[in-house]
Amino acid sequence: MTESQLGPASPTPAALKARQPLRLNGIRLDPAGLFGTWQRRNAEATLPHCVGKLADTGILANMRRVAAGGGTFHGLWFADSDIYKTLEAAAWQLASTPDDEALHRFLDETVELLAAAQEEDGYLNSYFQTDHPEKRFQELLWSHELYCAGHLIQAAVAADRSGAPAGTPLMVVARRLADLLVRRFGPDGTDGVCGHPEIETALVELYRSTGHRPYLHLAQRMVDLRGKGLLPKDQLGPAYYQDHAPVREAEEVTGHVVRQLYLLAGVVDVAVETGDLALLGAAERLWDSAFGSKTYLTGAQGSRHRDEAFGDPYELPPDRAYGETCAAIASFQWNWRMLLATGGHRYADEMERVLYNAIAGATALSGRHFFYSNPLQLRAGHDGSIEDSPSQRLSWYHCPCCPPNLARLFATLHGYLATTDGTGLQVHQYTNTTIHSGQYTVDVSTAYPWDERVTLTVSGGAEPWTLALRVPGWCTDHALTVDGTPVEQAPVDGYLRLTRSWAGGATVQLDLRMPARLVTAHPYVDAVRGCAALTRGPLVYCLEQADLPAGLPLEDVRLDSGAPLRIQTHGPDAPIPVSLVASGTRTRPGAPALYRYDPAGAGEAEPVTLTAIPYFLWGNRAAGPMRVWIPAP
Ligand code: FUB
Ligand code: ZN
Repeated sequence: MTESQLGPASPTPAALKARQPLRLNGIRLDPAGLFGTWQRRNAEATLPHCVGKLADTGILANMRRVAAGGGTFHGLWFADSDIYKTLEAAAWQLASTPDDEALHRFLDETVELLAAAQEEDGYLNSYFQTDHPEKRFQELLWSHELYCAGHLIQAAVAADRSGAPAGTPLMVVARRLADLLVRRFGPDGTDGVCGHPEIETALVELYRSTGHRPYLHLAQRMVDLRGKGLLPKDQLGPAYYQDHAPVREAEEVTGHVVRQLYLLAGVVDVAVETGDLALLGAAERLWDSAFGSKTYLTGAQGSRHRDEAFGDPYELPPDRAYGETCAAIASFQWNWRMLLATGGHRYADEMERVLYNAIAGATALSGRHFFYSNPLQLRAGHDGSIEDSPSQRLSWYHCPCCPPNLARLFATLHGYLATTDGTGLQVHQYTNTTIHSGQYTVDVSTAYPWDERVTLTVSGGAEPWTLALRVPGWCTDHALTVDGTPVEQAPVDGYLRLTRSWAGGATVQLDLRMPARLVTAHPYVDAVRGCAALTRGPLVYCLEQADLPAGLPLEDVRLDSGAPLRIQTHGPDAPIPVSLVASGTRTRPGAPALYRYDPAGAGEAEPVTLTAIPYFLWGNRAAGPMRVWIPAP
């Protein structure tokens, strides 16, 4: 392990920032906690699975053909990006498990392959090199050349920061390509932006790792050139590519969700490294649009399968939710950057929401099956044969962008828990972990999110410093003690703050009251009017067919919103550690007509006990209907 080990999106010392990320080697997740379980599963199952798939599905073979001098490309033209995301995940993982020989081998061999495939001038893209060398950089609207380059650069930054030996040669490959981009698209080249943003955030990260300012300037240039109509017009319209308005003027998040959110991650990176407060303000405005009216309760985004896109404000149908996994990950990445830039608790709140629900739900318990889209309802009779809305998680996809994206996120999960600033340490997410940063040591012990108690053993530093603890937005009641003495404090800007000398050590206990709750949506969300959802703490719950009595279709269930909810604890090692029990009725619709002209009578109804499970665990038993929003008349 190296000394540095900065994590993803680590701003330079000169950057505008309210919070500073911790070094990855200062934090360790305890496998006893939920985050630790997820990270271990990622290392043991998801990442090796992705590595295997790159070979089995012919993705790596494309690069081999280039290195060997030619041939025909197979698969999706931007599949190089899956190699790069897997490389990035492997690089981050090696920071935690530096003795993993198989991962080193994968990294070493792949980097050697990339170096062999790269052209003299730095160009690298196996599709264009084999099938269409004449179209190089000619069709930026859909070529994904800069998108792929961005993922390569992020892999190199990860390998560099994690100290993997392959980091040096990978950085050489990435910089040769980045230098080509600077020559081609920089101030002395042609104006151009990519149809799929991603290169912007990658170039800023490369600048952060190398100190080479032309990378930052190119990212800035590409952000500024967006919305100037450089991309050709097609039937999807410029808003799909976020090319309809300059970022600084855009009022609403639009179009393809992953494109929009990767762009916004890059926008924040550029803003903080160039000290551009107006640009950061634009990102904050677009955040209001995204999280004010275009985000599902699970944190998923994208309500249109067609175009994989944001819908209109409040257009959030649960059954047709697209909610791509990559979009959820992009939201997490964007919110992390906003949190660092501003310190605003709402960004940490959204990171929590999307992580525990949309992101966590994308991976099966096995770690080897994944959702691409993450709906909030699966109907009886659903046609799951289409890849972008299957009934169960699949082991891979024709467009496998999501699984390696999950792998790179979970490999760095420990990097997103806490930050520092001039006053001390801020803990944003609660899980079993040990945090060492400079003078601070905080040992966190908790069964969160199953249990409301978080115990922090704090020490370090003779001088007083402030430990800030986030009180999540969903939490309206908390209790805090230090060494058993109650501390009466209301959160200020979302955080409780304890300032003292911790030299002698102290035990802080934070209880975040977690009653089971019914949530309703804004009245404009027509798709779920008259419905309620069950939540507890950060977790959204859902009903699954598997928990209903035989012969009772999920569609016939109504929730009794006046009856109390019960929390049922099965133990941390149970497949479903905590379920919620609600009262409902079973309606007996018989065989009603699709539409009726007379008012419906009360009909027959019979009480039924409903057991809800955490949304992120759905689809791990027999395939069948599921719903988050339950009719609650
Ligand atoms: O176009 C590259 C990736 O494929 C996008 O980010 C995903 O939405 C999928 O379409
Ligand atoms: Zn994806």
